[in-house]
Amino acid sequence: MLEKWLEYSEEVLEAKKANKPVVALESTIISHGMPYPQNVQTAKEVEEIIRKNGAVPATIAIINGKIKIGLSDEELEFLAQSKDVEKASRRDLPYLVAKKKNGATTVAATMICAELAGIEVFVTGGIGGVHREAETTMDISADLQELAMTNVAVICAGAKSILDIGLTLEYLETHGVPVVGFETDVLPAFYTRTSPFSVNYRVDHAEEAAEMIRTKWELGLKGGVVIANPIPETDALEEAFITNVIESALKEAKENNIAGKKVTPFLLGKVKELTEGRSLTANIALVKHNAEVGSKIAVSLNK
Ligand code: PSU
Ligand code: MN
Repeated sequence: MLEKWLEYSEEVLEAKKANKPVVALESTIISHGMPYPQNVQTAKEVEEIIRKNGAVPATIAIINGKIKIGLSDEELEFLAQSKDVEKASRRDLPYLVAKKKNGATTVAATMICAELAGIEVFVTGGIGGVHREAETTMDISADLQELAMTNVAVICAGAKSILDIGLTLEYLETHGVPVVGFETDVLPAFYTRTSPFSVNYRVDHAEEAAEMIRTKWELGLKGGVVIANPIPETDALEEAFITNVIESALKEAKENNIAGKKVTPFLLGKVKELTEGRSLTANIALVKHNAEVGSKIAVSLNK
């Protein structure tokens, strides 16, 4: 049944046959999260880091209606350059697949596709969450609901303060999603290593993370686990600087009545503009760091 929709790259197919660890990667970050050509360069470098750490990368996207598990260089290049790629979350998948369109998968959609493909670990930059003023806008990312129900572990650098991090944690708590700090007691906030919030639990080794992920699923507890891995010290931005930038970006989004799926890409774009690219450098560094940690967790889970 699924064969009709899924299409694996040669590399991922081989890995599955040989029972090797596979790490999923999203494509919204390529099409809507970073500019060209840094987006495609980063995508390739991240894949390489995963290979070096003993796992096989599977970047996920919808291309001509096929759910692609693992992409060729040409496909990565296409996603990086084309203006004809929709941001695809859970609600967008049926239309894009049925209509044979192109979609760059968000955290939510990548989790869905990873689970369909039997992949347990997914590396990204940051997850979506409860937006500030969600009490009136009701803007809550579908990523959170996906974490509540889909069995994939997500390695990220925490949540950006474009979101209401406190409410995001409350939502995850309600839905039983553990938020685990990797070598940290404090929840990182993407560009910074800290935030005013604690993680639920701390692990210091990939094996520890893998053990708790496996235990969750063996207990029959559905849903994901968030592994929050702080940005490397040398790449972190100063807190006061990034807070100012984010405040301006939020103000501009409000003035321009940005809503729905456009909110996150708009804010990310503004932050990049206002930091004159420093946010992009930070973003690239943290994704690479997550790839390293995520592949170690995948290797450990595979044992
Ligand atoms: N946060 C980032 N970079 C990103 C995203 C979020 O720091 O690229 C992307 C991810 O694909 C995430 C999506 O799943 O934005 C969330 O969008 P929304 O808030 O519309 O659910
Ligand atoms: Mn939203």
